[in-house]
Amino acid sequence: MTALVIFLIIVLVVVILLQISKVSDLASKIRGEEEAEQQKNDRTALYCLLFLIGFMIYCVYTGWLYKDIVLWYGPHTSASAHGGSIDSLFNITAFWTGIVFVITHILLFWFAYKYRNKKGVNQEYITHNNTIEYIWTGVPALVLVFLVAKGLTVWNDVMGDVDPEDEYMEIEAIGSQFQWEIRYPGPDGKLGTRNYKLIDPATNPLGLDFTDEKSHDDLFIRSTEFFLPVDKQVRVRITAKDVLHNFYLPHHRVKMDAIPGLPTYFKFTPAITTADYRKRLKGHPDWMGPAVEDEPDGPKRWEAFEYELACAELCGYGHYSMRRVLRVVEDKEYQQWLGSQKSYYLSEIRGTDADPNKGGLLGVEVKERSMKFLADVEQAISTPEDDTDNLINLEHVFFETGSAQLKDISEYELDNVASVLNKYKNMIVELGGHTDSTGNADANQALSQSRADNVRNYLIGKGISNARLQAVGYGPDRPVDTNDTDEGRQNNRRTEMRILTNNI
Ligand SMILES: [Cu+2]
Repeated sequence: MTALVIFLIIVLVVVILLQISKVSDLASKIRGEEEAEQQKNDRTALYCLLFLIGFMIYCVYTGWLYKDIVLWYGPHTSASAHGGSIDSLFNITAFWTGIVFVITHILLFWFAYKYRNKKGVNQEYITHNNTIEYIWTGVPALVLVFLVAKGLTVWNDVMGDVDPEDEYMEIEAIGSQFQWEIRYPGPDGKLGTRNYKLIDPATNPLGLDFTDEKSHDDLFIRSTEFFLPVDKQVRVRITAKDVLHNFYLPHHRVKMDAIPGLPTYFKFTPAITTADYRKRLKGHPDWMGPAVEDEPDGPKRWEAFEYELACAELCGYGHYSMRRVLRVVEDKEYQQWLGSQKSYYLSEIRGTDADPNKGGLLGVEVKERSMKFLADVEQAISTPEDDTDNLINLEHVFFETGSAQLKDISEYELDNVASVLNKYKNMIVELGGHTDSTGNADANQALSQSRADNVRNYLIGKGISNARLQAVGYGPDRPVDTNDTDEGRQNNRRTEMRILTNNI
């Protein structure tokens, strides 16, 4: 409504000015051309002066009005370590160009007023003046040299890559119509290889190379928000899958094109947590209103503030929907969030037809199992009276079908057992073989005994004393599941380790 009123006022002013000029034309016919021309010049000159005053007041007023919203001033000074130097560069440039802006406008409109055509006055024409030439060439050149030199220094500081010796974390942002897919390295701290030829929208949207061990623990964040720890240097790998996008974190002064086929990067250090930035906004009138207009009692705008990741390249009709929220938090909260995220490969691909490692055992799984096994043993040792704890299923020990021959893959689990027995020198264990109930009971009994014997022999081969290992074949006598289903029978065919004692 206000905009409409302003528009109507402007239209009316233009109409009035046109009418005045028509009236003056008519008057000129009555009073004679010369006098009318003189009056017209005086009037135009006065308009120029009034415009100058109005325009300068407008510039100062709007500058003041938007001071809490613009990005380099007031509560919106930079939220990253390097951003201050960009803000300062901006301020210096705005200062010098501001001076030029004010002076040139004053001169332009003041001259139009002062040197308007007057009867009997002839203006002086200067055809050439070396001093003036020196001044208007030299001064801008000097200012520009200063600005460019300062700009290059800031550019080199901001755009340099991380030093390999530096401590930093790396994430990857992949733009596509219309989303940002963010990838974090898992516990290994390294991002796995990607290859665009491996992209499959259903099973591998990022084109991760699952034969690369580094990709196994990578996290793939598809929710609307992602987290970063405060005061930690982050290197963002930036790329795109379809058209040009632009990775833009306005509050952190981070902006970099995402180009298909040409990876770019940006390094920055978030310096203020989201919570602290909200406190900065508190008290500024523009941020004190309700976050949602219809809910005057709901959270205030400053309380609902979030850092945003935007795409700053007009990339198509859904461009706006690339908005993501960045939460900058203390390291403890960041670790909690990170811990709650699941590896994309292990949670969605492992064991499916899209898994190139199907049937094999992965380094990350071996490590995970080894830690779990040790934890189970330590739990058993801490509660020796608890017989359930003392019994540990060696769930990764496998035999050839119908035979006591150990599969190669069993070595990881058995090496875990050997290392535990090496660590706890007084531990004596029983190795129990179990079968399902299919087939001949005597044969099953014999098979379970040979399997337990082979497990013991493997451990003896690893230097564990025979006296600390008892091998018992239980046949099908101690099922842990039903023998009526495939899955149940599979659970019943197992090898167990029972800790008999840890103190001799
Ligand atoms: Cu985009």
